[in-house]
Amino acid sequence: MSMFKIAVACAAASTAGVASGQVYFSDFEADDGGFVGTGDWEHGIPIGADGTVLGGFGGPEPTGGFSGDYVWGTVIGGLHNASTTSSLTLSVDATGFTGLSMDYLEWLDSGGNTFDTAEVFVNGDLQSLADGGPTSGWRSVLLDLSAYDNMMLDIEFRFTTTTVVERVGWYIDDVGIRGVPTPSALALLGLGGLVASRRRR
Ligand SMILES: [Ca+2]
Repeated sequence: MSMFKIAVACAAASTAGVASGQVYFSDFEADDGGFVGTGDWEHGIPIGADGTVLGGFGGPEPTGGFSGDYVWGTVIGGLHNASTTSSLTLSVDATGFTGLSMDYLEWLDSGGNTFDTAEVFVNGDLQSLADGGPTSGWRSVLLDLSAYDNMMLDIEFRFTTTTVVERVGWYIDDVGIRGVPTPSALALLGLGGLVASRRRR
């Protein structure tokens, strides 16, 4: 493990916080985490192939995942396709949580965001337009989703490509959604415990 990976791992761990609850997390090792991919998105093990060797531009794709081996990526083991819109989506029930945030690791090489765009949407609203990289390694991303507290979340990683400059694309690992259980939810739990104790008397 490189120093960069260790530093990011510590940063990612700290974002979890003592007071935060985990609404969702997947490292994509045991399964695909419940995400559904269209277009170029694939769940698998990237091979670290070099883009130039594959006939395109830019840097290599990852060698394995940030965690373990598995990731979601735009064409595993090759360059992304031209003129393709690829959606990676997940629905998460975040009712009962506030102060929501989403964190993930990304490896991105799309040749800039003028032509090929790597965007994150939540409930149809654009949250992030990445710079296109190349990131030259895994990069930690943290998004504030507090505008969607107590809601059902429709998460989408959308990669849209033009007819030119096909690179290795976008790879995602270790997606977490975190928040704090709402006081009302805690109060209900407490009340339930109180009622139960009174009934026992
Ligand atoms: Ca992984």
